[in-house]
Amino acid sequence: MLGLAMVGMVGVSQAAILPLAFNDENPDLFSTLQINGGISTVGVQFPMLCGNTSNAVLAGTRIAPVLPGVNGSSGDFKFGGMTGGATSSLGGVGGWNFRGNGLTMAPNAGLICYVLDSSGVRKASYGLFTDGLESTATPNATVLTRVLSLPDFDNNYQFKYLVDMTIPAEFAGKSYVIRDGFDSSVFDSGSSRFCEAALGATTCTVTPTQNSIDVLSTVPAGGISRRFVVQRPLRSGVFQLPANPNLMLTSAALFVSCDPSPTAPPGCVEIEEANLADNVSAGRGVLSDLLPVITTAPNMVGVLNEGSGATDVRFVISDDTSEIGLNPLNATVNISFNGALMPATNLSCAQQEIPQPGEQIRRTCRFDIPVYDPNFATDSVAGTFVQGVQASIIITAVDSRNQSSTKSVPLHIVSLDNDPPSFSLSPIAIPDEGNGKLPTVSCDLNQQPPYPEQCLGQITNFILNRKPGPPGAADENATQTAFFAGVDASNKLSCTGSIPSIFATAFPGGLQSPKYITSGSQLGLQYQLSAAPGYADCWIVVGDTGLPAGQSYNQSQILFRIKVD
Ligand SMILES: [Ca+2]
Ligand SMILES: [Ca+2]
Ligand SMILES: [Ca+2]
Ligand SMILES: [Ca+2]
Repeated sequence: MLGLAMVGMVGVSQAAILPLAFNDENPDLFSTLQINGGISTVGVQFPMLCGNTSNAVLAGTRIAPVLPGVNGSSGDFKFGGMTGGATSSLGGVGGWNFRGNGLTMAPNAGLICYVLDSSGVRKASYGLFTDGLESTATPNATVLTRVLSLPDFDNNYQFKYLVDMTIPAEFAGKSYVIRDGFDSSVFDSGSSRFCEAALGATTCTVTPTQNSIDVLSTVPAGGISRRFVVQRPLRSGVFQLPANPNLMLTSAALFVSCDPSPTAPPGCVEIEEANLADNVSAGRGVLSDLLPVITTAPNMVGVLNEGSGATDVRFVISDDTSEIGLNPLNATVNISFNGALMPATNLSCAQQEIPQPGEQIRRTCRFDIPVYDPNFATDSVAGTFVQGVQASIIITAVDSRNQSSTKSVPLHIVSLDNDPPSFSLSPIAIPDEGNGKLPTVSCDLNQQPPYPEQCLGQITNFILNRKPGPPGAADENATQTAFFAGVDASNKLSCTGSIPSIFATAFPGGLQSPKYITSGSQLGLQYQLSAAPGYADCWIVVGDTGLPAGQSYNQSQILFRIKVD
C-alpha cells in the first residue's frame, strides 16, 4: 500500500513500477515518486512532456518528471526550462490520487502533459471524448523538429536543429507554451543555446539564449508561426551520437489552451484539438531530409505546334539537403507523348542559384523538348487536350540523399494540318518485285483444296490499322473518323484489269469489282472469281472526316493486284 492519496505529502517515496494516468493520455509507468518541498519528482519510464499555459504561478505541487537518458547512469532527459543544469519543476499539480493499482495525477487548470511511447511518439488516436465519427478537421496546432547538422569535429560537436511551431487563427487569444528538451546523458546540460529566427532562416541573428526553449505567450489574431534554432553541444567525454538513429535525443512540445490565471481576459472558450500527435516532435540522430522541391513557372513552355519541339525550357529545383560531400541535387525529365516516354534532350541542372530561406541548394535546370513525331498533336484548339489525348513533361528531382519528388506539367501541342489517313494491307498481298513492288495476292488455278481465301474470294482481314491520320497523329486518330472513299453504291472498289474479267459477273465494261466487307473490327474483301486467268488492279482509298475548323479533307490510297493464273 502506497498511501499517496493526499496532496502535499512530504518526503514520500516508493519503488515499484506502476501506471501513472493523466487525463486521457496513454498511461505512463513510474518507478519512483518523491514529494519533497512541494515538488513531485516522478521517475517515469516513457517521456512525459508537460507545459502550463497559465501566466500566473498556480497553487499546488510542482512536478518534475525524470526520464533516464540513453546512456543510463550519465544523465536524464531534461524538458523545458533549466535551472543550474537541472530541469525546472513545473507548477500545476492539483493532487495525486491513488486508485487501485496505480496513480492518477490531477492537474490544476492550465497544466497539460503529453505522454509519449518508447520511441518518442504520442498516440495517434484522438482524445477520450472524441471518436472516429467526429470531424477531424478541427484547428490543428503543430510543432516540427528538423535536424540541421549532426555533431562532429568540424562543428565543435554541436547538434543543431530547428523547432517550427504553427498555431492557426482559430486559437487566437489562447495561451500557448512551447518547450523543448534533451537527453543530458548525450548533450551538455549547461551550454545549450537557442534563438528565435525568421521563418525560413537557419541561423541566429540575435544573441542566443543559454537555456532550453520555454516560451509562454498568447496567440495573436490571425494565428502565429515561430521558428527556433537550437544548438546543443555533446556533453564532455561524448564524441558521437548513439549508434541507433531512431532514439529520441531531443523533444519539443506545444501546448495551447485558455490561460486559467485570474488576470487573464475573460471569455476564453476551450477548443478541442483532435490531433495532438503533432504537438510533440522528437529530434533524432539523423538529419532532416525533406523532399526536393520542383518549381515551374506557369508559362514554362507555351503551346507547341505540331511537328515542333522547344529549346531552353527551364525550371528550378531546390532542397534542404546540403550537397557537400554528396551527389548534387539533380533532375531527370521525360516527355510523355500520350503515354510514349521520351527523355528530354540537353538537360542540365548545372546552374546554381542563391538558396532561398530554408534551402541549402537551389538550381536552375534547362532542357529541350524533342520532336516525337512530325504529326503528333494533342490539341485541335490550342490549350485544350482533345478527349483521350495528353502530353506532359515529367520532372523528377533527386536530392543528395536520394530523396525524390516528381512533378508533371501538361504539354500542349496544337494541330497545324490535317494529315492523310493511314492503313496497310494484309501480308497475303506480297510485293511483286517484277512489277514495281505492287502488292499482289495470287490465286493459282491448279491449287487443290483447301483453297486460300484469295481464291475463295473472302478475305476477311485485308485492310489493317485503318486510321484517320498517321500513327503518330494522336489528335486526329482520337477525333476524326476514317472511311472507304471512292466506292459505288454497293461499296465496291474501283478496279481495272484484264478482259475477260477475272471476276465472275462482268460489268458491261468488262470488270466486276470486289466489295468491302466488315466483320467486327476486321475490314475485308469479297468477290467471286470467274476462273479466267488474268488480273485486276484495284484502289483502296481511305478518307477522313470530323476535321477541326479550317482544315481540309485528306485521303490515302493503295493500289493492289489480284492475280489469277
Ligand atoms: Ca496538433
Ligand atoms: Ca532533401
Ligand atoms: Ca495533323
Ligand atoms: Ca487526318
